[in-house]
Amino acid sequence: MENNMVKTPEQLLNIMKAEAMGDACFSHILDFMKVGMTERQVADEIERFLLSLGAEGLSFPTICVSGSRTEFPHGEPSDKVIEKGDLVTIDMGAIVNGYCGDMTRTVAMRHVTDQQREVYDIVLRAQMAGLAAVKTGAKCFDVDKICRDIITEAGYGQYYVHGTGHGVGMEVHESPTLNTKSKETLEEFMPVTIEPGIYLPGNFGVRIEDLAIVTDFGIINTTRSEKELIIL
Ligand SMILES: [Mn+2]
Repeated sequence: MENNMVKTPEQLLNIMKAEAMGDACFSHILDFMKVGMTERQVADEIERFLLSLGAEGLSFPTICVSGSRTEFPHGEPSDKVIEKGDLVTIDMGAIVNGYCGDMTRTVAMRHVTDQQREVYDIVLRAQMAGLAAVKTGAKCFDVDKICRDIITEAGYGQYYVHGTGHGVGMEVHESPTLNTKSKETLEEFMPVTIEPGIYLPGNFGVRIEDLAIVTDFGIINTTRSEKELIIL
């Protein structure tokens, strides 16, 4: 069987372009999003903006959740109003020539609590460690474990309720998968996401996701958006 987890240069360029549209959109949304808007308004603007950049479609319905709704890793945007003190998680992707982008950022609105910042910093540390572990020959299981161990050692292991990442191509979720059951080994020019998260029921959640291309020396990170906690 053809190994289509490894992408051609042309396929990778489409993924990089889709992700660059995501970066441009995130930067636009940092200006656009205000306390008092609904999640749906922000999600609609993300989709409108990506299409205005030339995306031919969306990798998946845009996620924009705020406040306690950030506890849902795959929550749909609602009519909930974004309030001061909310975290907002945005997960989005453009499609370019059939290839998907995929990125997630979590930002704070005006104010951040000590616990929100603590959890954010743990997720970011896990995400950076995961990215640093990605290279040709790395086991997907081990990349997941490196992220998971950081979150577990920080005391939040039980709130990391999904896998660390997945391949991306014409489908937004492709092989390989990076989770506690993974058997695959990373090969050069596989695009994979690294997206750990912590979700505290009834409180808040944080997820940070980049889309990286595996190389023999490490990664080419196709996602350029800021990852330090942004307070709007
Ligand atoms: Mn993803």
